Amino acid sequence: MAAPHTLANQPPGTDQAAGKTDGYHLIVDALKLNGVSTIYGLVGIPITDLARVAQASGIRFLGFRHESAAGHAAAAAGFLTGKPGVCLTVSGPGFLNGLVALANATTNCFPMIQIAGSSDRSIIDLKRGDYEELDQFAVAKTLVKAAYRVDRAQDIGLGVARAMRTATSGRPGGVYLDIPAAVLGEVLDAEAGAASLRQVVDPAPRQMPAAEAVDRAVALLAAAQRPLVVLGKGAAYAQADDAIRQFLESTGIPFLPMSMAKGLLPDDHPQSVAAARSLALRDADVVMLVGARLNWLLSHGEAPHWNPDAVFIQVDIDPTELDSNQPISAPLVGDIGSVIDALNRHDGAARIDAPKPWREALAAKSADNAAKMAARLTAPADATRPMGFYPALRAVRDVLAEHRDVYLVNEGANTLDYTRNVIDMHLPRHRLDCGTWGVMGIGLGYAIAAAVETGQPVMAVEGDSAFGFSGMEMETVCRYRLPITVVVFNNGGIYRGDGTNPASADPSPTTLLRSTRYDRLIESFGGTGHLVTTPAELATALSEAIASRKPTLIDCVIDPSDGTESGHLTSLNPVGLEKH
Ligand code: ADP
Ligand code: TZD
Ligand code: MG
Repeated sequence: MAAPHTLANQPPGTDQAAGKTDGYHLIVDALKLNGVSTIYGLVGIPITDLARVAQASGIRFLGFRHESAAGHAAAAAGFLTGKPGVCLTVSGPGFLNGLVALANATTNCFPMIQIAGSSDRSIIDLKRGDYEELDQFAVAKTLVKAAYRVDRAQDIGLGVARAMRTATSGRPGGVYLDIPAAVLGEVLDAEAGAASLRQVVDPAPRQMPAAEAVDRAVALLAAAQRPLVVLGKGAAYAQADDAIRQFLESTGIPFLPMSMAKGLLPDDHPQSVAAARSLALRDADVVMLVGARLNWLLSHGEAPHWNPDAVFIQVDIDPTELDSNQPISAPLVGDIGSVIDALNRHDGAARIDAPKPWREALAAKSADNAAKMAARLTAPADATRPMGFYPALRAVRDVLAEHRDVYLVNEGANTLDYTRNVIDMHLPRHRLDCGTWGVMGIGLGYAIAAAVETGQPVMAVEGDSAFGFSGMEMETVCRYRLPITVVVFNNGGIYRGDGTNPASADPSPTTLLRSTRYDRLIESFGGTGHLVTTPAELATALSEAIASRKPTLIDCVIDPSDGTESGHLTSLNPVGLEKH
C-alpha cells in the first residue's frame, strides 16, 4: 500500500524551510530532545516514514524481523543504559508482537517505551473493521506500567515526556505510547511545534531513605550473627557499583548475586557465596535484599529453603514491594545508590562486621562446592557419547576468561542453568538472561542491543529451542554486521532430545530435529558458521569469532541425554495421576 502523503515523504529538511512540521518530525524531535539515540523496530503502515525521518535526523534505526525481538532489544538497552529503550511497531498484530517484550520489560523493571501507530479511532471504537484494527491502548494498559495516547500532534511533546518520566522514575518499567495515524500526518506550524516539545529534567530523581529507616537497618546488621546480602538485577541496574562494593567490603558481609547481578562484584570475590547458596539461605539470620524481590526465584523467602527465623531488610525503590512475601523488619525505600551511600556514611556502619565463624563456614562450603564443580568440568569425556554440557561450557569458560569484557546473553532450560553456574562474570551488567518470567525469545534481541549500546563483543549461549524463538534475527545481526557470536547447544529438543516417542507416530512434544544445521542458517545471510562436536573445536571457533568481531553462529552438538526435563525447574511441573 502506498504511504500516506505527508511532509515526511519529502527529502529531510524541506519541512523546516516551509515553516511547517508534522507528527512524524515532532516525535523524532521529542525523542532526540530527551536523549534517544537508537530506535529498535519493524516498519509498515503507518510508521514507515517515522523510521525514515528518525534515520535522517541522526537517530539510529535498527530494523528487525519480528517485533518481539525488537522489543526485547529495547528492553535490554533500558537495562544496560538506565534510559528507556525505544521500540517502534505498526498497529494491531505488530503492536501485539512487541507487547510481549514491553510486558516482559515491566516484569523485569527495565525502562522501555513502545511506540505504535494505531488506526482510526472512529472506526476502532465502533468496531467497523479497519486495517489492523485493535484498541491497542485498552489492551496495553493492563500489562504495562502505563499507557498514554496522543490525540493531537500538539501533544506529542507532552506524550513523549510523560512516557520518558514514567518509564524511568520510581520502579522502572514499560510504557506504551499510542500514536494514531492521523496524528503522524498532522501538519502544524514549525514554531508552534518546536515550542510544544519538553525535555524531562532529572528523569529518575534520587530518593533518599529516612534517617530512622537507616538506623533500623544498621542496628539489625550490627547485631547479626549470620548476615547475608542478596544482590538482584535492580542493584545491577542502579549503577551504584562502587558504593555497593565499598559497603560489602567494609562490612565483610557475604553476598549472593542473582543471575543478572553476577559480575556486579566479580564472581571470584572472596565474599561471594554463589557456590554456597543453599547454606547461605538456610542459615542466614539477617538478610538484606538489594534490588531483589522475594519471588519464586528466591522461593518466596520460605522454609525449608530459608531460615524460618530470618529477619529481612529490603532496599527497593518501590514501597509496595515490601512485605509482599515475608515481613520486612527494616524497609529501606529509596534508590539503591542513595540508600547504600547512607549506609556507608552512617555512624554505626563501623559496628557492622560479619562474624568470622559464619564467613568461614560459608567459605568452607564454597570451596567444597567449587572443588566438586571443578571435578565435573575436568572429568574425562565419555568418548562413546556426544559432548555433554560441562565439557562444552568448560571451553566457553576458558575462552571467556581471556575476554572479560564480552557480554553474555543466555537462554534455554538446561543451557541456562548450566551456563549460569559454570560461567563466572567479572564486570557489572554483562549478563542478560530469561529474567523474572523465565521467558524464551530474548536471546537475539538482547544480544543485538548489547552490541549496539556498548560496542563490545557479545556471546549468546542458546538452547536449540530457545534460539528458535528469535533465530531469524541472525539476518539482522548480519545486516548490521554486529560483533555477536551465537552458540546453539543443539541437543535436539526442548530440555533434551527424546529420540523415540512411545505415545504417537509424531515426534514427542519436546523433540526438535537433531539433524538441524544451525550453522548453515547464518551462512545463508553471509555470516560465519561452525559445526563443532568437541570442546577443542568449540574453543577454537569461539576464539576466532571473538577476535573477528564478525557475526558467527556455532552449532554445538550436545548429548541429547545430558539434560533434565525443565532443567532446575523440574519440580514446578504439576504431577497428576501419573508421571507421563
Ligand atoms: P532479581 O530477579 O535479580 O532478584 P528483581 O527483578 O526481582 O531482581 O528485583 C529488582 C528490584 O529492584 C525491583 O523490586 C525494583 O523495584 C528494584 N529496583 C530497580 N531499580 C532500582 C533502583 N534504582 N533503586 C532501588 N530499587 C530498584
Ligand atoms: N515459551 C516461552 C515464551 N517461554 C518459555 N519459558 C517456554 C515457552 C517454555 N520453555 C521453557 O521454560 S525452557 C524452553 C521452553 C520452550 C526451551 C528449553 O529448551 P532449550 O534448552 O533447547 O532451549 P535445553 O538446554 O535443551 O534445556
Ligand atoms: Mg535443547
